[in-house]
Amino acid sequence: MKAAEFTEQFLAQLEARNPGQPEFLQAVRVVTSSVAQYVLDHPYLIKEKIMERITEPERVVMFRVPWVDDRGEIQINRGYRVQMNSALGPYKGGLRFHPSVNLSIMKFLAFEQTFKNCLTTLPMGGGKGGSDFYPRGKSDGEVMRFCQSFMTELQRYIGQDTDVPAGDIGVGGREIGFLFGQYKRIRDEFTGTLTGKGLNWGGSLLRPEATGYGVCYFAEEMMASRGFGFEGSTVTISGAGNVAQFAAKKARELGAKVVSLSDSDGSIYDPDGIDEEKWNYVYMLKNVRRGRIREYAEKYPTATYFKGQRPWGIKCDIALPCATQNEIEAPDAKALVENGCKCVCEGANMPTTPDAIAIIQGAGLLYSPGKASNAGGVATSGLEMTQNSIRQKWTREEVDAHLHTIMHDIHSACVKYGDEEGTGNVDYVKGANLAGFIKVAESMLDQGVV
Ligand code: NDP
Ligand code: 2IT
Repeated sequence: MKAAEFTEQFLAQLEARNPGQPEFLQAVRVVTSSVAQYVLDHPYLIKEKIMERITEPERVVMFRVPWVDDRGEIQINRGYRVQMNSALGPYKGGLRFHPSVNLSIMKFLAFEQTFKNCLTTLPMGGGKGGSDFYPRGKSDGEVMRFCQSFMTELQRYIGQDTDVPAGDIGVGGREIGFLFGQYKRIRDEFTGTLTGKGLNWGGSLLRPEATGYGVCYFAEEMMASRGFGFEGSTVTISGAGNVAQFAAKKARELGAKVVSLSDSDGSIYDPDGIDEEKWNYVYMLKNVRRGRIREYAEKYPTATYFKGQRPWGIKCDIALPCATQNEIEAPDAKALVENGCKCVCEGANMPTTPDAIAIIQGAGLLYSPGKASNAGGVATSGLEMTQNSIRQKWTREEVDAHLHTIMHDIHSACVKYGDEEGTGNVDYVKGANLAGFIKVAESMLDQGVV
């Protein structure tokens, strides 16, 4: 059987079992395409039904989250936790609060997380959770009451050795604080069951920065193989949240000019670059005032706001998608290629559609999937767990050194498994998927049919 045939057969069966889950099927398709030949070359994996097992979550919890808004009205949201795979350690992965959250998105994220966490080399299984709750426009009191209700149910299923949630879209330091407070109150224990905690109460230095910084460290490794880097380059970034902010900061520190940010309403283009003073403005705007990126262009006349548009039409050397899934579609990929972009390094999870990946890779650009390049966030969550367990706190320099080493090692794993011999090219998609898959699969087999 050919690899493509194997992929199609497996996906047909998976789709029949999981109708109406396009994001989950998309994520599985990409991984299956990368590993199909390996599975065919190792028939025991077929006999062991490894593909069927690895794509079936160990457990999915869905629950009602009732809360009362500021007007006294009762609101009902839906909560999720997908405990995908515990072959390598306790389930680990973020919580997403966004109206688009559904079972398909939770499962795709938990599936990706399993391989990402494996790539970090730290002992973490894969999970993801969240709710269709939309924090935008809600008061602090509403967010707190929601988080408390959400945790009142979620606490039954998590624990420092069982499942350790963290942040993702819509869940930052404020939400982790409220979630932790309720967990501690109900369970009467002060443990590292959540990561991304405040620095005063068990959080790790550099966890807020880690995803964005890690993206830049990974991109530097990729670009070094072709003799360029951030120094003197123009960078476009999408998103204006946690990952985008710290990717922008590190890219600038490494000598690049960052010319865009965005949110779900539109993008700003600042040809003069986002310098330190402008970055501080964005940080306050998004994290304290919780405003919109449009306000950047009102504050800085060098910038233009493009309502309803993504930043991929802007000329750049390096593109860092840091907002959400499927935000680079085929026309965006064509625009990036035509404008001379040389490197696309994902900060978000699955931001590039399969058609767009084909265009980007087909044109010979450097391209890395989020599960490799955005793994610095969860890796530093793993370092937070270690510090909590040994009841110590590492310095910023110590955490940064670990982060650097981990991103370097992930890059090496991608090169080892994705090197296209004789071409000088590395297929980072294949490399990341195969490296992650082999270790997770073999660990599952070691542990029997469970
Ligand atoms: P934040 O909530 O801090 O920021 C998300 C940003 O993306 C906001 O600017 C938001 O705009 C924008 N955005 C969200 N949804 C959409 C959408 N449907 N269309 C356009 N823009 C959108 O989240 P993070 O920065 O934490 O996460 C960003 C991405 O990075 C996600 O894919 C996440 O899974 C991934 N990631 C996050 C990690 C972390 O440690 N936080 C680790 C690894 C990956 P708006 O304000 O309008 O909603
Ligand atoms: O997608 C991700 O890797 C995250 N949202 C971070 C997860 C974590 O546990 O730190």
